[in-house]
Amino acid sequence: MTRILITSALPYINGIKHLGTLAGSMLPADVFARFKRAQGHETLYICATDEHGTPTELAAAEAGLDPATFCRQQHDLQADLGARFGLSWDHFGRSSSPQNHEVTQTLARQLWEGGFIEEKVTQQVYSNADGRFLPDRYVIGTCPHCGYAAARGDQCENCTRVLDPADLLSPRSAVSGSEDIEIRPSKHLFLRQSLFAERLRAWIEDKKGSWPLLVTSIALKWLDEGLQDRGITRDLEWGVPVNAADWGANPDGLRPDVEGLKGKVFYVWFDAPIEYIGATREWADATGADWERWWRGEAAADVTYVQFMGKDNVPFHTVGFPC
Ligand code: B3M
Ligand code: ZN
Repeated sequence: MTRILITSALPYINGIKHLGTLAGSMLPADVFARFKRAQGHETLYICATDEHGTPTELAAAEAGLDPATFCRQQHDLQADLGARFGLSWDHFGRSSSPQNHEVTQTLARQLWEGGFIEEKVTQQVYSNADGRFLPDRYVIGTCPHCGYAAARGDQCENCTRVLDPADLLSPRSAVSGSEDIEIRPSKHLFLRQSLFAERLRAWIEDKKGSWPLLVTSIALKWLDEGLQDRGITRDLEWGVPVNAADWGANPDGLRPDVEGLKGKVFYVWFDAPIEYIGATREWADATGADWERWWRGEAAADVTYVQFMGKDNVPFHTVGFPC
């Protein structure tokens, strides 16, 4: 009988979740997990807190705590809420766990050594008023595609296009509102998603009929627009460190610029889906179970994997994570 692996999108650590999060992905996943268990399927339902990224650093600072302490407190709070709502997670993990650090770093090293990661010097937005780089949604400005005036640095909410903070016109800091910002060069790693375009298209086409129609159309729309390589590192302190010193040469014989990558962490959307695997390892470490049996190789051949998420999360799950 098929085994069923279920994940629901990982709630961000900052802020207590409202009912929308519960109703949007956790509750449907929970109902499905209970149904599959009742049918007699061996079922594993995994969720976790999504703990990295700029919003976490800023929320921790606002609470007067260091990110690690802030995340521990918020995680316990969310775990308790989930338990009191009767969610039947087999494990509610943390994307900041040592297990996720390990899986994220291993996958990144393998991507580098396989030639799927590229180094680039990028222009990053630095806020003089805030004394820090302002990644992603902490830069607000005008969308270069549709002209929407309050587009965020990671995505335009109006036309849904994914953006880089440096693309925005008339940028300003979302932290302080200051326009005293400048562009500074910074070395970053890019996932060469474009190399996967054909394989992804074939895979997604094959899912027509088993994935909801909306999901295949969102994914194919991305491919039709031309799959862009994506920056997967950030100038932040809180996150999974890059550790490029451990990496071997890429297929061109190049070694990573260890110095230039010092102090960088992986982008939250790089390590968050990987935490589905990381959290399975947390669960396996705690229970003595075998995590690979759910994820990898022949041992996982009888697993059907079902993901639950909100519509905004679809591109990251149909394109980024599969790459
Ligand atoms: N935390 C976004 C969200 O809560 C993000 C999901 C991660 S799933 C790997 O909408
Ligand atoms: Zn736009």
